[in-house]
Amino acid sequence: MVQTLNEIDRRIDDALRVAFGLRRRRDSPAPARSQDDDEIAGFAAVLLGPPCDDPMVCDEAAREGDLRMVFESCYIKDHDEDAHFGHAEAGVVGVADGVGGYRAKGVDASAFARGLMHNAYAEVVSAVAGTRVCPYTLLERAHLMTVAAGTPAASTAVIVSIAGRTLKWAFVGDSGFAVFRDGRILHRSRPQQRYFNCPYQLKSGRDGTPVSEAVVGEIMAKEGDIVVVGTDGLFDNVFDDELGRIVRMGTALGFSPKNMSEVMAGFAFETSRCTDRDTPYSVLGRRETSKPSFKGGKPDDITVVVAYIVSGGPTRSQI
Ligand SMILES: [Mn+2]
Repeated sequence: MVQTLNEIDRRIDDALRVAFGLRRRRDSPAPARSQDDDEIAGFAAVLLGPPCDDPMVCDEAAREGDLRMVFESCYIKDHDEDAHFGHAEAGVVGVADGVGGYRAKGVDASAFARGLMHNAYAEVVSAVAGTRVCPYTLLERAHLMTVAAGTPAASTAVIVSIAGRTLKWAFVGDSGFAVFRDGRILHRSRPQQRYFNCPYQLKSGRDGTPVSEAVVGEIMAKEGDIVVVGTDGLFDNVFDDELGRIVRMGTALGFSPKNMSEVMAGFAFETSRCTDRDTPYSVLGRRETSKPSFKGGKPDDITVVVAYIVSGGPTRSQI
């Protein structure tokens, strides 16, 4: 499915704009980048492959009372170096962000991010139906495969899964996630950065971050929890409390995960283009660079995956 930003724009509730002090984009100066080539990245088709002896099992087999995730995504491109994947039956989503510094070196800066997500998805598809996914193991394997292919460039990455009733994660760098319960943040990943704007990153060379440095964790999930997984294009441009307000408003308005991801990505896009308001990026930037004039957002690829935690075991029809 392809959507233009204007279509996304129309789905941002006016009340939200008023609440956040944003103008409608049609009243605003045209952005430097084209609006027409922005698209929603579709998830790959869900088809389970043949069983194999390659479990990523964290726990025992699926059983009654298990939770699952219903998710959708929105991707607004800038340099188009983000990548993501998701598999509803396996209950796992991931996002990755190619480190833009490789662009100047004549390398496809999206290569490692795409490789990681492609390999993670392939690994999930090849697992036995009902297998519970351990994000750390999946990230480790995807990394090994991407390195083995001699893939250039570097990437941050996060993988989140629901295994039984447990929400699990593993991430490297500043791709992250937030878990909301009753509209409030229950858990928020904290980015790994070497220094301002330089996240830990996975790559083929020895100077990359080893997967063993990934932040790994888990919490007990509950039906109704909302998990927002994204790249720094989201989290550098939208404060946690703004995400919370979108979650509460979206929940009250009955938003689907698709609606919710579009509003978050659309909002992040607008703030990323602002020069006169604070963002997480500008607040951190002022502190780290001692430039009092540091204001505004950070234009970037914006990937948002929104997963609603719902009851019921995995089903084949769900995506
Ligand atoms: Mn980014």
